[in-house]
Amino acid sequence: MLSSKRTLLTFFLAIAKIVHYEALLRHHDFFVKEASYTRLCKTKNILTVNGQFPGPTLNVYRGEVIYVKVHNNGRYNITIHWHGVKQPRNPWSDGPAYITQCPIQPGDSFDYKIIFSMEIGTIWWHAHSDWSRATVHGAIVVHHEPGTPYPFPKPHQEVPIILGEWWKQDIVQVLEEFVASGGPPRDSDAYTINGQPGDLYPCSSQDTFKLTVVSGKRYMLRMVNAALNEVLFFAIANHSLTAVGADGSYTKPLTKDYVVISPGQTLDCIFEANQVPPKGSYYMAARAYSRTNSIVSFDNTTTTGIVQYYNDSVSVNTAPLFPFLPHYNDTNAAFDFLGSLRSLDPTFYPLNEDKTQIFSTISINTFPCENSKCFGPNGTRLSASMNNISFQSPSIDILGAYYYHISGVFNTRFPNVPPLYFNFTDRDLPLFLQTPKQATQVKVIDYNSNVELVFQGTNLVAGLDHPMHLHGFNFYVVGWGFGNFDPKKDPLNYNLVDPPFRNTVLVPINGWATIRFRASNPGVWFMHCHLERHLTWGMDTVFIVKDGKRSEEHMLSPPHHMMRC
Ligand SMILES: *[C@@H]1O[C@H](CO)[C@@H](O)[C@H](O)[C@H]1NC(C)=O
Ligand SMILES: *[C@@H]1O[C@H](CO)[C@@H](O)[C@H](O)[C@H]1NC(C)=O
Ligand SMILES: *[C@@H]1O[C@H](CO)[C@@H](O)[C@H](O)[C@H]1NC(C)=O
Ligand SMILES: *[C@@H]1O[C@H](CO)[C@@H](O)[C@H](O)[C@H]1NC(C)=O
Ligand SMILES: *[C@@H]1O[C@H](CO)[C@@H](O)[C@H](O)[C@H]1NC(C)=O
Ligand SMILES: *[C@@H]1O[C@H](CO)[C@@H](O)[C@H](O)[C@H]1NC(C)=O
Ligand SMILES: *[C@@H]1O[C@H](CO)[C@@H](O)[C@H](O)[C@H]1NC(C)=O
Ligand SMILES: *[C@@H]1O[C@H](CO)[C@@H](O)[C@H](O)[C@H]1NC(C)=O
Ligand SMILES: [Cu+2]
Repeated sequence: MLSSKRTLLTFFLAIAKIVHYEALLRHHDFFVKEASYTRLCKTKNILTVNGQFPGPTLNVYRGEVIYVKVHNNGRYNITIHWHGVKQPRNPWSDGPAYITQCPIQPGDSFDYKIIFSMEIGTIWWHAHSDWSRATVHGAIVVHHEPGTPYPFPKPHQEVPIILGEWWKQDIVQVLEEFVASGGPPRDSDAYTINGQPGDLYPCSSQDTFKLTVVSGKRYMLRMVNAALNEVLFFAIANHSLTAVGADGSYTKPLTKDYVVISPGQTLDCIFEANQVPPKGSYYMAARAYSRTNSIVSFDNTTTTGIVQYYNDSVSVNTAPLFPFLPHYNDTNAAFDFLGSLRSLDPTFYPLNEDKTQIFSTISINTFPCENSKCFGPNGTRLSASMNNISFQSPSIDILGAYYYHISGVFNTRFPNVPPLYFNFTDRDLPLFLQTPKQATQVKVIDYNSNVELVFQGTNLVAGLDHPMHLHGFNFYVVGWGFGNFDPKKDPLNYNLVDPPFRNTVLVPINGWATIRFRASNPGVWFMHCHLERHLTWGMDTVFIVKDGKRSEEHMLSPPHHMMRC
C-alpha cells in the first residue's frame, strides 16, 4: 500500500515534470519543403520549414542540448545555422554551407545537435546556403531555468516579431539574376512582420499582423531581423520600446521611441499598453535604414502591423496612428540607439591582456567585366572584401578539410592588417584600389587567446553600414566611431565597463568598430557581413580556433553521420 502510494507520487511528479517540459521538446523535425503563399496579389511557391513562414519558434531552456533533424524535401541543397548559439566545441552542427558542412542534398536529412550555453532571450535559426534564408528562418527563445526570475518585471505576454523581406519573384531567380548581372540585386518588393507585409501594400490588409493588448499590461517583443539586405528602423505609435536584451544577452534597459535592428541581430523589447480611453489602435512599422550614395538603391517601402486594445469600441472604425520613424539615411538616429545599448552582465571582463590584434578593412569592390555585360558601376562586376581578400567559397567544407588534413582547400594567410593604408573614408579614392584579390584565406587563432578585431569601413565604390557577424561567439563591442580608426586616440575611449555583448555589430558607414572576445571555443567559425549580397560578394573570412592542451579544450569528434563533400 505504502509502496504503491509512493509509486503513485513518483508517477505524478514525473507527469508534472513532463508537462512542464512538454512545450520544450528536445527532438524536433524540420521538413524543408515548398509551400504556396500569396503576398502582394501574387501566389508563388516558397521554401519553408514544415510549411510555415516564418518557420516554427524553438523554445529551449538555458544550457540545454536539443536535436533538430532537417529533412530536405525540397529541390535545392540546404543547411541550417543556429544563429547566436555558440555550440561550444561543436562546429559540426553550426551550418554554413562549405564552411562547416556539405549541404544536405534533396532527399537527404541531417541531425543537428544544438548545444546551448550562456545564451538567454531571443536568437534565431536560418538557412545558410544560397539565399534560402529569405523564407527559411524562425526564432529561438531561450528561457530561464524554471523558477528563475527575469531581471525586469515579468511581461504579461511574449510575442515573436520576425521582420522579413519579400520578393514577388522566386528567390532562386533573384539570386541567379544577381550573380549573372554583376550588378546589385533587384530590390525586394516588401518587408514583412511575421510574414505579412501589412496594409500599406496591395492585397495585404486582410492578413495584417495584429497584436491585441490589455490596457495596463506589459508585452515583450522577441524581435529578429531576418531581412536579407536591409537594416531596419522599427517603432510603435505612441508606445515607447524598452530594449532589455540583444543577440541572446541581457542589456541595461534602454527606452526609445524607435529601435534599430540589423540583419542578423535580435532584440528583446518591452512596451506597456498604457494608452487611456479612447484607446485607439496603433501601427507598428518598420522600414529601411540605408544611407549611401546614388549607386545603391534600396526597397523604401514600409511594413506595418497593428496594436489593438481589447474591448475598444472606438478604434474599430478609425485609422491606426502611425509612429515616427527616422529618415532612411538618418545615421545619427541609428547609432543613437545602437551606441546606447549596454551589457547588463556583471561578469564582464575587458580582455585587455596579450591580445591578438587584427585590423580589417571591409570594402565594396569591383572586378573588370569578363563578358562586357556587367551592371556594376561603369560596367564592372561588383564584389566585396575583408583586408582586400574577396572570400572564395570552397567546394569542400573548411571544417572537413581542417579536420582530415585535406590540402588545397584553403590557406591560413588571412592578413592581420590591410595590404595598404590609405585614407579609407576619403570622398574620392583612386580606382586602382577597387580591385580585390580572390582567395580562400582563413585566420588561425590560438586557443583561449584574447582577440581584438577592428573593422574599418572604406569608401571604395560605396561607403555603407555593414552588420558583421561572427559564428561560435558573442563579442564585446568596446568602441565605434566615424572616419578612420585612430590607434592612438580611439582606444582611450573604449567602453571596458559594460559594452554590449553581441554576435552582429553594425559598423557605421565610413567608420569603424572594435570587438573583443576570448577564443575559448575551438572550431571553425565563419565571419561575414550579414547583408546577403555582401556575403555572396565575399565580405567574409573564417576563424580557425585551435584546440587547447587538455582534452576538454578540444573540438568534439565529428558525429558518425557527418557527410563529406
Ligand atoms: C549540392 O551539394 C553537393 C554536395 O556538396 C554538390 O556536389 C552539388 O554540386 C550541390 N548542388 C548545387 C546545385 O549546388
Ligand atoms: C499619439 O502620438 C501623436 C503624435 O506623436 C500625438 O499627436 C497624440 O496626441 C498621441 N496620442 C495619444 C493618445 O497619446
Ligand atoms: C521610394 O523610391 C521610389 C523609387 O526610387 C521613389 O519614386 C519614391 O518617391 C520613394 N518613396 C519614398 C517614400 O521615399
Ligand atoms: C472585455 O469586456 C468583457 C465584457 O465587459 C469583460 O468580461 C472582459 O474581461 C474584457 N476583457 C478584457 C481583456 O479586458
Ligand atoms: C538624407 O536625405 C535627405 C532627403 O533625401 C537629404 O536632404 C539629406 O541631405 C540626406 N542626408 C544625408 C546625410 O545624406
Ligand atoms: C580623409 O578623407 C576625408 C573625407 O574626404 C577628409 O575629410 C579627411 O581630411 C581626409 N584625411 C586625411 C588625413 O587626409
Ligand atoms: C588589392 O589587391 C589588388 C591586387 O593585388 C591591388 O590591385 C589593389 O590595389 C589592392 N587594393 C587595396 C585597397 O589594397
Ligand atoms: C566610373 O568612371 C568614372 C570616369 O572614369 C570615374 O570618375 C568614376 O569614379 C567611376 N566610378 C566607379 C564607381 O568606378
Ligand atoms: Cu556588408
